[in-house]
Amino acid sequence: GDGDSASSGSGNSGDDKIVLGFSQVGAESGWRTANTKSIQDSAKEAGIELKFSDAQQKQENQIKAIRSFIQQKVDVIAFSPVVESGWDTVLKEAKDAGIPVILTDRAVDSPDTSLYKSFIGSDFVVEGERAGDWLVKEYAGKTEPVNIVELQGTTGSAPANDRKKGFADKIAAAPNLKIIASQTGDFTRAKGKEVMEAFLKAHSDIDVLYAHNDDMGLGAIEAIEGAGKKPGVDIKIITVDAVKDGMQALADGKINFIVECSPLLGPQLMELVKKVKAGEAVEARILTNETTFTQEQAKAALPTRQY
Ligand code: GZL
Repeated sequence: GDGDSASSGSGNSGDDKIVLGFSQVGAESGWRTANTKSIQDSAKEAGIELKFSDAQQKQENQIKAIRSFIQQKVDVIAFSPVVESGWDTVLKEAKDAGIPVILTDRAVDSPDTSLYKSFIGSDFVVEGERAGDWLVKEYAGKTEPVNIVELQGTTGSAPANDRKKGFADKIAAAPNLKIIASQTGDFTRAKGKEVMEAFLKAHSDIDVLYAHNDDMGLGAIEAIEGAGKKPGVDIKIITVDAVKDGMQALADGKINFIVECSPLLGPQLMELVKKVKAGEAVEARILTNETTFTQEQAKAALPTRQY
């Protein structure tokens, strides 16, 4: 700005450097830390000044951070909403202040799509479908009951809602595949271990674990081994993310299948920020490309894995 506090000019640094305010969910998983690194590295690379806040997985902290970015008159606001609902008020405040917003990673359920310029992230329903599809194929031709336990992501988050839906839709094709218990592990190793311990106490006949991210799967592996069972053999495990620790467990045979969810959104986000700042039209929905990994594919991919 020109130093005149009343100036409506956005951005508060002397030169025309773009100022981006980013509100991150937290640091709950390996995926999240890789995502943060991608955003911080790409901002530096793009010459964009990054104001970064970690909300420790609390929505009220994200709302506070967004309000602070509005006060500071940043050029663009981007955030990964920890849960889907409760954003309309603060996003209207950003819109009224003339500050464009970009959603990354997770979606919001607001019907008013004018509240953000673009949403870049994975299709979590597809991720759930890929997990379910693999399980249906794994048990093709079998008729005996297959008991599944599910560790859900953060309650109310888009990845938890959608990964649950996609998986359930696919396994409906095989009536012998049954989810006998489903509970949130909040995307963390600690909670994943704790809930899996409870599942193991309540059920002696668990055949499969579907965990909405690697970190909860890794916590569950500790619980399964603590119960004297072999993860990947006595209890088959499917997870989502494909971060390094998950891929290592897959290569070691403790996980059976991983659906990738790429955290490397930084470069595309910075391109979007520049376009939005320049007032150019941008795609409303940008999908990250990602794949799936078997144990063999993990062994091949590990040496060159970026995260
Ligand atoms: C998915 C992301 C999820 C990851 C978890 O895009 O929101 O949050 O799957 C992370 O590991 O905690």
